[in-house]
Amino acid sequence: MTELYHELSEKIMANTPLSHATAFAPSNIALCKYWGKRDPIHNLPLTDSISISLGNLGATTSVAIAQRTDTFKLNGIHQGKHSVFSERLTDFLNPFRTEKSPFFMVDSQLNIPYASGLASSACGFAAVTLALNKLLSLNLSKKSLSQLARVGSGSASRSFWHGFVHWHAGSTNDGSDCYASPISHTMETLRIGLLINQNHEKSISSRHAMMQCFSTMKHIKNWQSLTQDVMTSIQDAIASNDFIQLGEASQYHAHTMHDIIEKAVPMAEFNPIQTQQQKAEIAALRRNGHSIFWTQDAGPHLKVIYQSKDENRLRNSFPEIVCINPWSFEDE
Ligand code: 2P0
Repeated sequence: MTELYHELSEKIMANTPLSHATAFAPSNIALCKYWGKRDPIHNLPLTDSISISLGNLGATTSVAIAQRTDTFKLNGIHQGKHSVFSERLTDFLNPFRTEKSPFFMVDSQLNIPYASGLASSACGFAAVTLALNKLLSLNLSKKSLSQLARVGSGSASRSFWHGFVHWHAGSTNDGSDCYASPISHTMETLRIGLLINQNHEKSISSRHAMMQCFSTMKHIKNWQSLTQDVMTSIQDAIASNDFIQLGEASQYHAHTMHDIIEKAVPMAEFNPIQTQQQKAEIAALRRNGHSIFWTQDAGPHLKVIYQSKDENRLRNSFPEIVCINPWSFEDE
């Protein structure tokens, strides 16, 4: 990362910033989860992970240079200087500041709920990084941008592409080999359904839940080797277009992550009765021959992994479901 930060500061010094810039980044859902950090200071993950991006759902962020202070808006609402949102963004912007760009105005619009387990920080940090790349004429590669965004929020490294994305944990101390890259295969019949079980913010952030888990977890080595096995299984499933293997491996990994969370941090709101009932209904659909699976992040929403042929059946069981075709999106 030392070289990347050097390149960043040289480009910022040499270039004349634009007056403003806007960028979109999709949200992403992990099929193989990122849960645990090998270095919380540099925000480096313990394991690799794989995600699927959510098409047109995500963040559209505008940035401009400001002279006296940073100002941040989220969904049109001004964010106070000491809010969690502002403090994280202020720190994140530091490497982009110079005399020519001392402060920034950031205006972020999300079309998914904020801070409730729908990867709003992933698309938020990716979109601001893409917008800064335009504003400061940095012309950095998406690989480099994924590394910069990762410092703001780990899962943001995966929000620079549509489709399947692999985030490589790497092994260097400074994170120079920790970046995301797109997976060239598609799975055209794969769909993601969102069952949104809460619209208010979570009582505990993913970051804090993750830290709490791994300061109390005794079996961290098992998690790493299990995750490596799931990675291999999902990569093979994608390469061979094997939907069932992808669904089984993804649900198994999410289930195991939630076992860890429940043991380490008893947080009933991650698995309220509504979420449990939905999991039971999905299991019943599977017993009736429909290949439908779920995954779940650090919140009560379920993300249903299914194929287009099962969409009508799924809508019968869950009229409120939001169905997403990850392969259909407007080019930015
Ligand atoms: C994931 N999650 O892979 C996992 C699964 C939640 C559950 O990445 O501390 O907000 O900012 O790096 O990226 C959410 O964690 O954590 C997350 P930080 P982040 O999608």
